[in-house]
Amino acid sequence: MGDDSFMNKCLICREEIKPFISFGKMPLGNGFLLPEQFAEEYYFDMDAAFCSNCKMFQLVQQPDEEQMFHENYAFFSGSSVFMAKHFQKFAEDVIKNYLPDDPFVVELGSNDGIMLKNFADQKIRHLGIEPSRNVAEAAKGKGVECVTEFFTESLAEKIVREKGQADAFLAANVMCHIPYLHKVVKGIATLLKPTGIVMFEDPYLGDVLKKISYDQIYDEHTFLFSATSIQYLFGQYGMELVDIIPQKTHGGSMRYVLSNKGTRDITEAVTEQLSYEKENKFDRKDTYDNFKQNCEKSRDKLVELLKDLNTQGKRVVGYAATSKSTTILNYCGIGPELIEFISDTTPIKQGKYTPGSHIPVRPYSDFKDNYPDYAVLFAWNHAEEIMAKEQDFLKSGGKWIVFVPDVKILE
Ligand code: DWN
Ligand code: SAH
Repeated sequence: MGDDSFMNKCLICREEIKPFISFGKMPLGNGFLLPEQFAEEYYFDMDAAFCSNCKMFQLVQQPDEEQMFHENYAFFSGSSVFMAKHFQKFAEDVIKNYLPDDPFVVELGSNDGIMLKNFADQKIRHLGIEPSRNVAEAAKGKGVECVTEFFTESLAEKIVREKGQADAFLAANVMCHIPYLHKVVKGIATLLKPTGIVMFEDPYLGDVLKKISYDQIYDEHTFLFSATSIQYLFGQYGMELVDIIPQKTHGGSMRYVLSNKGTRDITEAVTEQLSYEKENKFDRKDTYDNFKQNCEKSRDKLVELLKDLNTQGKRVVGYAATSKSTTILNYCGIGPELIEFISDTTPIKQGKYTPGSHIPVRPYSDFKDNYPDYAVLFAWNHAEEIMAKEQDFLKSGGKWIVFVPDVKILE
């Protein structure tokens, strides 16, 4: 007793946390690989916990960041046309409502430049911070300036020395990826002008709980944020939420707008969201016990459906080899015996196999040229975009299988 070396501690407030769900051994969400790499494949224990003190939902262990983000990172943001439009609107909002004259904008996790391109095109001074070299190179090809590094306080100091402080600090689907958030927020505080604005968006805990979209939990997603947990974290560095705007992207996200305390008016949306989270018992243990049971039910139903179709001799393929699908396939124990292949438009994934489950990833033409009976929509978050362009699949008699919020065949 007294030895806390076996205790798990919250990454944000250091209180003891206990995992409420285990998804089992999990490979890297974006670890698409070749057969000669199967024997050496990396796995970690994917357990999730909710901190009853600071209210942060988090993974208990995660791989090192260099294992996930490197020169062969498999996700290119530009793979969704709808997301490109989303980031264009995001940039327009920043430019119209938040930037002074001659502004300087910094984006964390700028990937292939999907957001910053909109600033570069308007000759606005900007800098992307993107450690995955291949996607950063794609951004540079679009005229986007970026550094290929992980964000640290010393990088923030270097940027201030060389380029001055930023008027806006932006991030999408990356803050939730970084376990050492205290260092990140300290870096933001250094980097930002006293009057500057911080805007970032990530999948919202409330949507995951409500839709049972447990596939949002994978190695790269260290956290699922809420207004409550973000207010707690940034509050420690003299910042506060001034606005909060729900987004449809990635199956339900939240955009957090923050600034130094007292520099801006706080919208009613912030108070309303904080109350909503309390009323909906985001801070209660039973909420997470229910979520766990719902995940198990969803898993069992999907496996039963796929086994049933297999017994009937139907052809089933997957549509889009997403990072999220790594959680589904491994947690449910679904492999090539149930899903023939997964079609994906990203060249770097094609010809490889899915992490852990080892289902072949094939080019989109393999789907288009020989429609299956059923396609599992792994990129369910892009359903609107995909359904709009896949009318011929339905006309051929093909059907979609979805699993969020319910496992079902779309009729
Ligand atoms: O947080 C993250 C989000 C922003 O992106 C990252 N950690 C990793 C990644 O997650 P994901 O892989 O689950 O993202 P998407 O956007 O749901 O899936 C993208 C994949 O889907 C790409 O491999 C391309 C593919 N895709 C396709 O084959 N046909 C996508 C669309 C829209 C399509 O029509
Ligand atoms: N913002 C894009 C990309 C999200 S994927 C979008 O919303 O589509 C997450 C990105 O964050 C990856 O490109 C990854 O390389 C980058 N990333 C991961 N850890 C980071 C860190 N510590 N600092 C900066 N970028 C990071």
